[in-house]
Amino acid sequence: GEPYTEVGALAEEMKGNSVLVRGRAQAIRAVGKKMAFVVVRERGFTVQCIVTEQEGSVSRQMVKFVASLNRESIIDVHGPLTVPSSPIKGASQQVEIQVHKLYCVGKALPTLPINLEDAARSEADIDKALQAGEQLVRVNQDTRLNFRVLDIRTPANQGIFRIQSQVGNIFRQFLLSEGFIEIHTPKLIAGSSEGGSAVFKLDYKGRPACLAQSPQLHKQMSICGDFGRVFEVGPVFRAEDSYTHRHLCEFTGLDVEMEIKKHYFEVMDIVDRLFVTMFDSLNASCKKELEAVGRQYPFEPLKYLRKTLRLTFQEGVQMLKDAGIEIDPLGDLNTEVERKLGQLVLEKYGTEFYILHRYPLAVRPFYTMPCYDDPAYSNSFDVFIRGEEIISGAQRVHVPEFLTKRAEACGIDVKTIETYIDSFRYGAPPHGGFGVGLERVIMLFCGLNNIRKTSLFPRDPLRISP
Ligand code: ATP
Ligand code: AMO
Repeated sequence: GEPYTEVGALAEEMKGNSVLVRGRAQAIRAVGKKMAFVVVRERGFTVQCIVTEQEGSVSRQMVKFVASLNRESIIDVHGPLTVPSSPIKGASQQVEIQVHKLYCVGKALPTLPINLEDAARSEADIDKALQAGEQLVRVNQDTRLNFRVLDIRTPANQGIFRIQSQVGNIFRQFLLSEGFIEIHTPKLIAGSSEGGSAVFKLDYKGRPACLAQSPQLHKQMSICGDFGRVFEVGPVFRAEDSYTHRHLCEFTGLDVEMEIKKHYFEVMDIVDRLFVTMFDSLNASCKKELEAVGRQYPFEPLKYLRKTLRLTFQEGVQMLKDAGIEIDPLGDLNTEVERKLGQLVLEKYGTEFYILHRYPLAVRPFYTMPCYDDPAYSNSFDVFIRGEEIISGAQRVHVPEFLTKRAEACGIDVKTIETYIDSFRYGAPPHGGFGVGLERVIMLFCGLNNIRKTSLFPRDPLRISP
Protein backbone atom coordinates (compact mmCIF):
# COMPACT_ATOMS: atom_id res chain seq x y z
CA GLY A 1 0.00 0.00 0.00
CA GLU A 2 0.84 3.67 -0.17
CA PRO A 3 3.23 4.85 2.56
CA TYR A 4 2.05 7.24 5.24
CA THR A 5 3.57 10.70 5.41
CA GLU A 6 4.01 12.27 8.85
CA VAL A 7 1.99 15.41 9.34
CA GLY A 8 5.17 17.16 10.55
CA ALA A 9 6.86 16.37 7.23
CA LEU A 10 4.20 17.96 5.02
CA ALA A 11 5.79 20.93 3.22
CA GLU A 12 5.05 23.37 0.39
CA GLU A 13 7.53 21.62 -1.92
CA MET A 14 5.20 18.63 -1.92
CA LYS A 15 2.43 20.67 -3.57
CA GLY A 16 0.39 18.57 -6.01
CA ASN A 17 1.53 15.25 -4.54
CA SER A 18 -1.07 12.91 -3.23
CA VAL A 19 -0.41 12.02 0.41
CA LEU A 20 -1.77 9.66 3.03
CA VAL A 21 -1.64 10.74 6.66
CA ARG A 22 -2.93 9.30 9.92
CA GLY A 23 -3.75 11.40 12.93
CA ARG A 24 -6.42 12.65 15.26
CA ALA A 25 -9.39 14.72 14.18
CA GLN A 26 -8.54 17.63 16.44
CA ALA A 27 -11.18 20.06 15.19
CA ILE A 28 -14.06 19.56 12.80
CA ARG A 29 -16.04 22.34 11.17
CA ALA A 30 -18.83 22.07 8.60
CA VAL A 31 -19.52 24.92 6.18
CA GLY A 32 -23.02 24.36 4.86
CA LYS A 33 -23.72 20.90 3.50
CA LYS A 34 -21.07 20.85 0.80
CA MET A 35 -17.87 21.50 2.68
CA ALA A 36 -16.12 20.50 5.91
CA PHE A 37 -12.72 21.17 7.46
CA VAL A 38 -10.83 18.77 9.69
CA VAL A 39 -7.61 19.68 11.46
CA VAL A 40 -5.54 16.52 11.77
CA ARG A 41 -2.95 16.30 14.54
CA GLU A 42 -0.03 13.94 14.70
CA ARG A 43 2.64 14.25 17.38
CA GLY A 44 2.08 17.94 17.90
CA PHE A 45 1.93 18.87 14.22
CA THR A 46 -1.36 19.82 12.60
CA VAL A 47 -2.62 20.05 9.05
CA GLN A 48 -5.91 21.37 7.69
CA CYS A 49 -7.89 19.00 5.46
CA ILE A 50 -10.77 20.11 3.25
CA VAL A 51 -13.62 17.92 2.10
CA THR A 52 -15.69 19.54 -0.56
CA GLU A 53 -18.32 18.25 -2.90
CA GLN A 54 -17.04 20.55 -5.64
CA GLU A 55 -13.82 18.56 -5.82
CA GLY A 56 -15.85 15.97 -7.71
CA SER A 57 -14.50 12.80 -6.19
CA VAL A 58 -16.34 13.32 -2.92
CA SER A 59 -20.03 12.67 -2.30
CA ARG A 60 -22.32 14.79 -0.16
CA GLN A 61 -22.65 11.79 2.13
CA MET A 62 -18.90 11.84 2.62
CA VAL A 63 -19.01 15.51 3.61
CA LYS A 64 -21.74 14.67 6.08
CA PHE A 65 -19.72 11.78 7.48
CA VAL A 66 -16.65 13.98 7.98
CA ALA A 67 -18.72 16.74 9.59
CA SER A 68 -20.07 14.21 12.08
CA LEU A 69 -16.68 12.76 13.12
CA ASN A 70 -16.04 12.78 16.85
CA ARG A 71 -13.06 14.84 17.97
CA GLU A 72 -9.91 12.92 18.85
CA SER A 73 -10.90 10.00 16.62
CA ILE A 74 -8.02 8.52 14.66
CA ILE A 75 -8.48 9.03 10.93
CA ASP A 76 -6.66 8.23 7.70
CA VAL A 77 -6.80 11.03 5.16
CA HIS A 78 -5.86 10.69 1.52
CA GLY A 79 -5.62 13.38 -1.14
CA PRO A 80 -3.45 15.94 -2.97
CA LEU A 81 -1.62 18.75 -1.19
CA THR A 82 -2.37 22.33 -2.08
CA VAL A 83 -0.84 25.58 -0.91
CA PRO A 84 -3.42 28.23 0.00
CA SER A 85 -2.84 31.86 -0.97
CA SER A 86 -3.20 33.17 2.58
CA PRO A 87 -1.51 31.73 5.72
CA ILE A 88 -3.43 29.02 7.57
CA LYS A 89 -4.38 29.84 11.14
CA GLY A 90 -4.89 26.99 13.56
CA ALA A 91 -2.55 24.49 11.88
CA SER A 92 1.21 24.11 12.06
CA GLN A 93 1.73 23.04 8.41
CA GLN A 94 1.24 25.66 5.72
CA VAL A 95 -0.32 23.22 3.25
CA GLU A 96 -3.80 21.73 2.95
CA ILE A 97 -4.97 18.28 2.02
CA GLN A 98 -7.85 18.14 -0.47
CA VAL A 99 -9.57 15.06 0.89
CA HIS A 100 -10.39 12.33 -1.62
CA LYS A 101 -10.72 9.52 0.89
CA LEU A 102 -11.11 9.53 4.64
CA TYR A 103 -11.47 6.55 6.98
CA CYS A 104 -12.10 6.51 10.70
CA VAL A 105 -9.78 3.84 12.13
CA GLY A 106 -10.31 4.55 15.84
CA LYS A 107 -13.48 6.22 16.97
CA ALA A 108 -13.55 8.46 20.07
CA LEU A 109 -16.61 9.01 22.24
CA PRO A 110 -18.81 11.93 21.12
CA THR A 111 -18.26 13.69 24.45
CA LEU A 112 -14.85 13.54 26.09
CA PRO A 113 -14.31 13.92 29.85
CA ILE A 114 -11.68 16.59 29.19
CA ASN A 115 -11.84 19.31 26.59
CA LEU A 116 -8.30 19.28 25.26
CA GLU A 117 -8.35 22.90 24.13
CA ASP A 118 -9.25 24.02 27.63
CA ALA A 119 -6.78 21.59 29.18
CA ALA A 120 -3.95 23.12 27.14
CA ARG A 121 -4.51 26.72 28.22
CA SER A 122 -2.35 28.55 30.74
CA GLU A 123 -3.86 29.78 34.00
CA ALA A 124 -3.40 33.39 32.91
CA ASP A 125 -5.15 32.66 29.63
CA ILE A 126 -8.05 30.96 31.42
CA ASP A 127 -8.45 33.88 33.84
CA LYS A 128 -8.54 36.30 30.92
CA ALA A 129 -11.07 34.18 29.03
CA LEU A 130 -13.34 33.84 32.06
CA GLN A 131 -13.22 37.59 32.64
CA ALA A 132 -14.19 38.12 29.03
CA GLY A 133 -17.23 35.96 29.67
CA GLU A 134 -16.06 32.96 27.64
CA GLN A 135 -17.63 29.61 28.50
CA LEU A 136 -14.95 27.18 29.57
CA VAL A 137 -14.25 24.59 32.19
CA ARG A 138 -11.07 24.84 34.25
CA VAL A 139 -9.68 21.31 34.21
CA ASN A 140 -8.53 20.51 37.72
CA GLN A 141 -5.68 18.22 38.56
CA ASP A 142 -7.75 15.29 39.76
CA THR A 143 -9.79 15.31 36.56
CA ARG A 144 -6.59 15.43 34.54
CA LEU A 145 -5.15 12.49 36.44
CA ASN A 146 -8.40 10.51 36.29
CA PHE A 147 -8.36 10.86 32.50
CA ARG A 148 -4.60 10.95 32.14
CA VAL A 149 -4.59 9.34 28.69
CA LEU A 150 -6.39 12.41 27.35
CA ASP A 151 -4.50 14.86 29.54
CA ILE A 152 -1.09 13.75 28.30
CA ARG A 153 -2.07 14.66 24.74
CA THR A 154 -1.69 18.39 25.49
CA PRO A 155 1.44 20.04 24.04
CA ALA A 156 2.84 20.82 27.51
CA ASN A 157 2.50 17.22 28.63
CA GLN A 158 3.93 15.90 25.39
CA GLY A 159 6.88 18.20 26.10
CA ILE A 160 7.26 17.12 29.73
CA PHE A 161 7.53 13.44 28.93
CA ARG A 162 9.86 13.96 25.99
CA ILE A 163 12.10 16.00 28.30
CA GLN A 164 11.86 13.21 30.86
CA SER A 165 12.93 10.67 28.27
CA GLN A 166 15.89 12.85 27.39
CA VAL A 167 16.96 13.17 31.06
CA GLY A 168 17.10 9.37 31.34
CA ASN A 169 18.94 9.19 28.05
CA ILE A 170 21.62 11.71 29.05
CA PHE A 171 22.01 10.07 32.46
CA ARG A 172 22.76 6.74 30.78
CA GLN A 173 24.99 8.12 28.05
CA PHE A 174 27.05 10.22 30.41
CA LEU A 175 27.62 7.46 32.96
CA LEU A 176 28.39 4.82 30.32
CA SER A 177 30.99 7.16 28.88
CA GLU A 178 32.51 7.50 32.36
CA GLY A 179 32.98 3.76 32.78
CA PHE A 180 29.82 2.97 34.78
CA ILE A 181 27.76 -0.14 34.07
CA GLU A 182 23.99 -0.34 34.30
CA ILE A 183 22.63 -2.75 36.90
CA HIS A 184 19.18 -4.01 37.87
CA THR A 185 18.65 -4.65 41.55
CA PRO A 186 15.68 -6.45 43.13
CA LYS A 187 12.62 -4.47 44.14
CA LEU A 188 11.33 -7.24 46.41
CA ILE A 189 13.57 -7.17 49.45
CA ALA A 190 13.57 -8.56 52.98
CA GLY A 191 13.82 -5.33 54.97
CA SER A 192 13.71 -1.56 54.71
CA SER A 193 16.60 -0.15 52.66
CA GLU A 194 16.54 3.35 54.07
CA GLY A 195 15.75 2.54 57.67
CA GLY A 196 12.59 4.60 57.53
CA SER A 197 9.06 3.60 58.30
CA ALA A 198 7.71 4.63 54.91
CA VAL A 199 7.85 1.13 53.49
CA PHE A 200 5.27 -0.97 51.65
CA LYS A 201 5.10 -4.35 53.36
CA LEU A 202 4.00 -7.49 51.60
CA ASP A 203 3.79 -11.21 51.94
CA TYR A 204 6.58 -13.08 50.14
CA LYS A 205 5.38 -16.68 50.08
CA GLY A 206 4.65 -16.58 53.77
CA ARG A 207 7.62 -14.44 54.74
CA PRO A 208 7.55 -10.70 55.46
CA ALA A 209 9.08 -8.59 52.72
CA CYS A 210 8.91 -5.07 51.35
CA LEU A 211 9.12 -3.07 48.18
CA ALA A 212 12.55 -1.45 47.90
CA GLN A 213 12.64 2.16 49.14
CA SER A 214 15.80 2.56 47.05
CA PRO A 215 18.46 0.34 45.44
CA GLN A 216 20.77 1.45 48.26
CA LEU A 217 21.74 -1.93 49.70
CA HIS A 218 22.19 -3.79 46.42
CA LYS A 219 24.00 -0.99 44.61
CA GLN A 220 26.56 -0.97 47.43
CA MET A 221 26.73 -4.78 47.33
CA SER A 222 27.47 -4.50 43.60
CA ILE A 223 30.48 -2.37 44.48
CA CYS A 224 31.56 -5.11 46.91
CA GLY A 225 31.19 -7.41 43.88
CA ASP A 226 33.86 -5.42 42.02
CA PHE A 227 31.96 -3.51 39.37
CA GLY A 228 33.74 -0.30 40.38
CA ARG A 229 31.10 2.09 39.07
CA VAL A 230 27.40 1.27 38.69
CA PHE A 231 24.13 3.01 37.97
CA GLU A 232 20.47 2.06 37.87
CA VAL A 233 17.26 3.57 36.58
CA GLY A 234 14.32 1.99 38.34
CA PRO A 235 11.19 2.28 40.45
CA VAL A 236 11.43 3.37 44.07
CA PHE A 237 8.60 2.76 46.53
CA ARG A 238 7.86 4.98 49.51
CA ALA A 239 4.74 4.58 51.64
CA GLU A 240 4.59 8.34 52.21
CA ASP A 241 1.82 9.29 54.56
CA SER A 242 1.75 12.96 53.72
CA TYR A 243 0.23 14.48 50.64
CA THR A 244 2.69 17.08 49.31
CA HIS A 245 3.57 18.73 46.00
CA ARG A 246 6.88 16.81 45.81
CA HIS A 247 6.35 13.31 47.23
CA LEU A 248 5.08 10.28 45.34
CA CYS A 249 4.55 6.74 46.63
CA GLU A 250 6.31 5.39 43.57
CA PHE A 251 8.90 7.36 41.66
CA THR A 252 11.81 6.72 39.33
CA GLY A 253 15.21 6.66 40.96
CA LEU A 254 18.38 7.46 39.05
CA ASP A 255 21.00 5.85 41.24
CA VAL A 256 24.77 5.91 41.14
CA GLU A 257 27.39 4.11 43.23
CA MET A 258 31.17 4.18 42.77
CA GLU A 259 34.47 3.40 44.40
CA ILE A 260 36.26 6.45 45.71
CA LYS A 261 39.99 6.82 46.15
CA LYS A 262 40.40 9.68 48.56
CA HIS A 263 37.38 11.85 49.09
CA TYR A 264 33.60 12.01 48.72
CA PHE A 265 34.21 15.03 46.49
CA GLU A 266 34.90 12.48 43.73
CA VAL A 267 31.18 11.61 43.86
CA MET A 268 30.20 15.29 43.82
CA ASP A 269 32.46 15.79 40.78
CA ILE A 270 30.29 13.26 38.91
CA VAL A 271 27.11 15.06 40.01
CA ASP A 272 28.60 18.35 38.85
CA ARG A 273 29.63 17.22 35.36
CA LEU A 274 26.57 15.00 34.86
CA PHE A 275 24.10 17.78 35.58
CA VAL A 276 25.89 20.58 33.74
CA THR A 277 26.00 18.22 30.73
CA MET A 278 22.33 17.39 31.26
CA PHE A 279 21.11 20.98 31.52
CA ASP A 280 23.18 22.06 28.50
CA SER A 281 21.88 19.16 26.50
CA LEU A 282 18.22 19.72 27.49
CA ASN A 283 18.44 23.39 26.57
CA ALA A 284 19.94 22.47 23.20
CA SER A 285 17.93 19.38 22.23
CA CYS A 286 14.54 20.02 23.88
CA LYS A 287 13.96 23.64 22.81
CA LYS A 288 10.53 22.95 21.30
CA GLU A 289 9.45 20.85 24.26
CA LEU A 290 10.60 23.45 26.79
CA GLU A 291 8.69 26.12 24.85
CA ALA A 292 5.55 23.98 24.82
CA VAL A 293 5.79 23.51 28.60
CA GLY A 294 6.45 27.23 29.07
CA ARG A 295 3.43 28.26 27.02
CA GLN A 296 1.12 26.52 29.46
CA TYR A 297 3.24 26.85 32.61
CA PRO A 298 5.46 29.92 32.18
CA PHE A 299 8.93 29.58 33.77
CA GLU A 300 12.36 31.18 33.67
CA PRO A 301 15.21 29.04 32.31
CA LEU A 302 17.29 27.48 35.09
CA LYS A 303 20.29 29.54 36.18
CA TYR A 304 23.33 27.30 36.71
CA LEU A 305 27.09 27.77 36.73
CA ARG A 306 29.74 26.05 34.57
CA LYS A 307 31.19 24.62 37.78
CA THR A 308 28.52 23.76 40.33
CA LEU A 309 28.59 25.78 43.54
CA ARG A 310 29.40 23.76 46.66
CA LEU A 311 28.54 25.07 50.10
CA THR A 312 28.97 23.28 53.39
CA PHE A 313 25.94 22.79 55.59
CA GLN A 314 27.63 25.10 58.13
CA GLU A 315 28.01 27.82 55.49
CA GLY A 316 24.32 27.40 54.68
CA VAL A 317 23.37 27.73 58.34
CA GLN A 318 25.48 30.90 58.52
CA MET A 319 23.85 32.40 55.42
CA LEU A 320 20.46 31.76 56.96
CA LYS A 321 21.59 33.23 60.27
CA ASP A 322 22.86 36.38 58.51
CA ALA A 323 19.39 36.66 56.96
CA GLY A 324 17.78 36.46 60.40
CA ILE A 325 16.78 32.77 60.31
CA GLU A 326 18.05 30.76 63.27
CA ILE A 327 18.03 26.99 62.86
CA ASP A 328 19.46 24.05 64.79
CA PRO A 329 23.03 23.74 63.37
CA LEU A 330 22.87 19.97 63.80
CA GLY A 331 19.28 19.50 62.67
CA ASP A 332 17.69 19.04 59.22
CA LEU A 333 16.45 21.81 56.96
CA ASN A 334 12.71 21.87 56.51
CA THR A 335 11.12 22.57 53.15
CA GLU A 336 10.58 26.23 53.90
CA VAL A 337 14.17 26.80 55.05
CA GLU A 338 15.52 24.92 52.02
CA ARG A 339 13.55 27.28 49.77
CA LYS A 340 14.81 30.33 51.68
CA LEU A 341 18.40 29.14 51.38
CA GLY A 342 17.82 28.64 47.66
CA GLN A 343 16.81 32.29 47.38
CA LEU A 344 19.82 33.48 49.37
CA VAL A 345 22.15 31.38 47.22
CA LEU A 346 20.61 32.79 44.04
CA GLU A 347 21.05 36.36 45.27
CA LYS A 348 24.64 35.82 46.37
CA TYR A 349 25.99 33.42 43.74
CA GLY A 350 23.58 33.75 40.82
CA THR A 351 22.78 30.04 40.60
CA GLU A 352 19.63 27.98 41.18
CA PHE A 353 21.54 24.69 41.16
CA TYR A 354 23.96 23.93 43.96
CA ILE A 355 25.33 21.27 46.28
CA LEU A 356 25.10 21.48 50.07
CA HIS A 357 27.49 19.05 51.76
CA ARG A 358 28.86 17.94 55.15
CA TYR A 359 25.41 17.45 56.67
CA PRO A 360 25.02 16.72 60.38
CA LEU A 361 25.36 12.95 60.82
CA ALA A 362 22.22 12.74 62.94
CA VAL A 363 19.94 13.61 60.03
CA ARG A 364 21.42 11.13 57.55
CA PRO A 365 20.70 7.41 57.02
CA PHE A 366 22.66 4.75 58.95
CA TYR A 367 24.96 3.87 56.05
CA THR A 368 26.43 7.41 55.84
CA MET A 369 30.15 7.88 56.62
CA PRO A 370 30.84 10.37 59.43
CA CYS A 371 33.45 13.06 58.77
CA TYR A 372 36.93 11.93 59.83
CA ASP A 373 37.66 15.27 61.49
CA ASP A 374 34.30 15.73 63.25
CA PRO A 375 31.83 12.85 63.68
CA ALA A 376 28.98 15.26 64.34
CA TYR A 377 29.06 15.84 60.58
CA SER A 378 29.08 13.42 57.66
CA ASN A 379 30.58 12.95 54.19
CA SER A 380 27.20 13.54 52.62
CA PHE A 381 25.38 16.00 50.41
CA ASP A 382 22.05 17.09 49.00
CA VAL A 383 21.64 18.84 45.67
CA PHE A 384 19.05 21.53 45.06
CA ILE A 385 17.25 23.04 42.10
CA ARG A 386 15.34 26.27 42.82
CA GLY A 387 15.55 25.58 46.55
CA GLU A 388 14.21 22.04 46.45
CA GLU A 389 16.06 18.76 46.88
CA ILE A 390 16.62 16.58 43.83
CA ILE A 391 19.52 14.43 45.07
CA SER A 392 20.88 12.86 48.25
CA GLY A 393 24.30 11.30 48.29
CA ALA A 394 27.20 10.30 50.51
CA GLN A 395 30.28 8.28 51.18
CA ARG A 396 29.21 5.01 52.82
CA VAL A 397 30.49 3.16 55.85
CA HIS A 398 32.46 0.20 54.43
CA VAL A 399 33.67 -1.30 57.72
CA PRO A 400 31.14 -3.99 58.76
CA GLU A 401 31.59 -3.69 62.54
CA PHE A 402 31.04 0.05 62.40
CA LEU A 403 28.14 -0.33 59.97
CA THR A 404 26.43 -2.69 62.45
CA LYS A 405 26.95 -0.15 65.22
CA ARG A 406 25.52 2.66 63.10
CA ALA A 407 22.48 0.58 62.08
CA GLU A 408 21.79 -0.34 65.71
CA ALA A 409 22.19 3.28 66.79
CA CYS A 410 19.59 4.24 64.17
CA GLY A 411 17.14 1.68 65.56
CA ILE A 412 17.36 -0.76 62.66
CA ASP A 413 16.79 -4.48 63.11
CA VAL A 414 20.22 -5.64 61.95
CA LYS A 415 18.91 -9.15 61.23
CA THR A 416 16.89 -7.79 58.28
CA ILE A 417 20.06 -6.45 56.61
CA GLU A 418 22.49 -9.19 57.63
CA THR A 419 23.48 -10.23 54.09
CA TYR A 420 24.13 -6.59 53.26
CA ILE A 421 26.42 -6.13 56.25
CA ASP A 422 28.14 -9.45 55.50
CA SER A 423 29.05 -8.14 52.03
CA PHE A 424 31.58 -5.88 53.68
CA ARG A 425 33.30 -8.76 55.49
CA TYR A 426 34.95 -10.08 52.32
CA GLY A 427 36.90 -6.89 51.69
CA ALA A 428 35.12 -3.72 50.63
CA PRO A 429 36.58 -0.63 48.93
CA PRO A 430 35.74 2.89 50.09
CA HIS A 431 32.75 4.01 48.04
CA GLY A 432 29.94 6.48 47.72
CA GLY A 433 27.04 7.41 45.51
CA PHE A 434 23.82 9.28 45.16
CA GLY A 435 20.15 8.98 44.25
CA VAL A 436 18.24 11.37 42.02
CA GLY A 437 14.46 11.68 41.89
CA LEU A 438 13.72 11.77 38.14
CA GLU A 439 10.28 13.39 38.50
CA ARG A 440 11.76 16.10 40.73
CA VAL A 441 14.44 16.95 38.19
CA ILE A 442 11.85 17.64 35.48
CA MET A 443 9.50 19.40 37.90
CA LEU A 444 12.19 21.79 39.11
CA PHE A 445 14.04 22.27 35.83
CA CYS A 446 10.73 23.41 34.33
CA GLY A 447 9.65 25.32 37.44
CA LEU A 448 6.46 23.24 37.76
CA ASN A 449 4.49 23.39 40.99
CA ASN A 450 3.59 19.74 41.42
CA ILE A 451 5.43 16.46 40.99
CA ARG A 452 2.27 14.79 39.68
CA LYS A 453 2.72 16.80 36.48
CA THR A 454 5.97 14.95 35.79
CA SER A 455 4.81 11.43 36.62
CA LEU A 456 3.05 9.68 33.75
CA PHE A 457 0.61 7.80 36.00
CA PRO A 458 1.32 9.16 39.46
CA ARG A 459 1.03 7.10 42.63
CA ASP A 460 0.37 9.12 45.77
CA PRO A 461 -1.26 8.30 49.11
CA LEU A 462 -4.71 8.77 47.56
CA ARG A 463 -4.15 7.44 44.08
CA ILE A 464 -3.32 4.03 42.64
CA SER A 465 -5.23 4.33 39.37
CA PRO A 466 -5.29 4.78 36.43
P1 ATP B 1 15.15 12.70 51.88
O1 ATP B 1 14.47 11.41 52.08
O2 ATP B 1 16.53 12.60 51.32
O3 ATP B 1 15.13 13.64 53.02
P2 ATP B 1 12.95 14.02 50.65
O4 ATP B 1 13.02 15.14 49.72
O5 ATP B 1 11.91 13.00 50.45
O6 ATP B 1 14.36 13.34 50.66
P3 ATP B 1 12.06 14.22 53.29
O7 ATP B 1 12.94 13.47 54.21
O8 ATP B 1 10.74 13.67 53.00
O9 ATP B 1 12.84 14.65 52.01
O10 ATP B 1 11.89 15.66 53.86
C1 ATP B 1 12.93 16.61 53.81
C2 ATP B 1 12.46 17.77 54.63
O11 ATP B 1 11.23 18.24 54.10
C3 ATP B 1 12.20 17.32 56.04
O12 ATP B 1 13.22 17.78 56.88
C4 ATP B 1 10.88 17.92 56.40
O13 ATP B 1 11.04 19.01 57.27
C5 ATP B 1 10.31 18.44 55.11
N1 ATP B 1 9.07 17.74 54.83
C6 ATP B 1 8.89 16.45 54.54
N2 ATP B 1 7.62 16.14 54.35
C7 ATP B 1 6.95 17.29 54.50
C8 ATP B 1 5.60 17.65 54.44
N3 ATP B 1 4.65 16.77 54.18
N4 ATP B 1 5.28 18.92 54.65
C9 ATP B 1 6.21 19.83 54.92
N5 ATP B 1 7.51 19.57 55.01
C10 ATP B 1 7.89 18.31 54.81
P1 AMO C 1 16.60 9.91 49.26
O1 AMO C 1 15.69 9.24 50.20
O2 AMO C 1 16.95 11.33 49.55
O3 AMO C 1 17.98 9.13 49.17
O4 AMO C 1 16.03 9.82 47.80
C1 AMO C 1 16.78 10.26 46.70
C2 AMO C 1 16.01 11.26 45.89
O5 AMO C 1 14.79 10.72 45.50
C3 AMO C 1 13.79 11.72 45.46
N1 AMO C 1 12.69 11.36 46.33
C4 AMO C 1 11.40 11.38 45.97
N2 AMO C 1 10.79 11.73 44.83
C5 AMO C 1 9.46 11.61 44.78
N3 AMO C 1 8.70 11.17 45.79
C6 AMO C 1 9.27 10.79 46.95
N4 AMO C 1 8.50 10.32 47.92
C7 AMO C 1 10.67 10.91 47.10
N5 AMO C 1 11.54 10.64 48.07
C8 AMO C 1 12.75 10.91 47.60
C9 AMO C 1 14.45 13.00 45.88
C10 AMO C 1 15.63 12.53 46.65
O6 AMO C 1 16.66 13.46 46.62
N6 AMO C 1 19.62 5.89 49.01
C11 AMO C 1 19.58 7.34 49.04
C12 AMO C 1 20.38 7.93 47.91
C13 AMO C 1 21.87 7.69 48.05
O7 AMO C 1 22.42 8.07 49.08
O8 AMO C 1 22.46 7.13 47.11
C14 AMO C 1 18.14 7.78 48.96
O9 AMO C 1 17.24 7.04 48.67
O10 AMO C 1 14.84 13.68 44.69
